Amino acid sequence: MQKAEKMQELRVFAQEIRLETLKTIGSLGFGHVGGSMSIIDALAVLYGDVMKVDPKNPRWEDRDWCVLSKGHAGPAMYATLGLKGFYPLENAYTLNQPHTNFPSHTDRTKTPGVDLTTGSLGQGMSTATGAALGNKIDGRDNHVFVFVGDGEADEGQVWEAAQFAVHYKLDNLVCFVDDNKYQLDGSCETVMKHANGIGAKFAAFGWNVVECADGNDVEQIYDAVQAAYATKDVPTCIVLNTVKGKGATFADGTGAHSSQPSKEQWDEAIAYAEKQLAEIKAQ
Ligand SMILES: Cc1ncc(C[n+]2csc(CCOP(=O)(O)OP(=O)(O)O)c2C)c(N)n1
Repeated sequence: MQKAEKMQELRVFAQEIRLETLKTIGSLGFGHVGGSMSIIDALAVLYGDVMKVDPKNPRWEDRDWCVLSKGHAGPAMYATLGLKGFYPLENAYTLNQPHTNFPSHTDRTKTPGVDLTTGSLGQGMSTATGAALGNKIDGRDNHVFVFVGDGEADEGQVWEAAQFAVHYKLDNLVCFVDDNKYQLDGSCETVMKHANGIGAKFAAFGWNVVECADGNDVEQIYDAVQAAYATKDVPTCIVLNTVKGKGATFADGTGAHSSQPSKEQWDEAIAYAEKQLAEIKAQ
């Protein structure tokens, strides 16, 4: 397949995930729209092209792994896995209800396709790094992808894992930093700034760093992953400059962390996402 054709497919897939993520959170009426919508284009690249996974065998030992260390973005993962055929999409419309298999934060004991349980910020970076080491020791030819938030990167545990990953030469580990400029209670700049940028910190720890000027652009993300695959002996950090709430009419550009819009606002957001999908498909 030509690259241009593949990118078009990934753009369509990303918009399908956006629409499904809104429907999933909309089924509950409130939730982490902001940090779910910002990572969707990266999820589309991973699950639409890059990753080896088998929806019929979620624990396939040679699969690639994807860990949402920023576990509150669970709904975006549920939409992606549902669209990939891990389970019927409607199953996720029980989001965060009693006895659901789709809690607001990802849980490997509940949802098929979720590789590690996360939610306490910082820990997913450590466990993903441990998984990468384990896979390497077992001689597997696979990769572990982990998503870390820019606010989450305030956690010291992220940097312990970063040091560990370089020491053990974990070139099978790719860390996406969702640099959407906001955390729970405000902008990262005002709450706790990363003085010279997060990429510079990872570089100082010895990582290969690739910056995506537009972290919501599937082609830039795809090229960054190829650069990571070509890099031996050190892990790669891909900094995604993203927009929190990207594509959700009530949240896009506001920096909102959790949203509880009105029924009319949900309807408007879903209608807009459907229109966008039709437009992207027509390109
Ligand atoms: C250890 C820990 N402290 C606090 C929280 C509560 N919390 C959930 S999300 C969040 C903000 C995270 O910001 P960021 O990583 O930038 O997330 P994003 O903007 O990508 O959604 C906080 C403080 C948590 N889940 N875990």
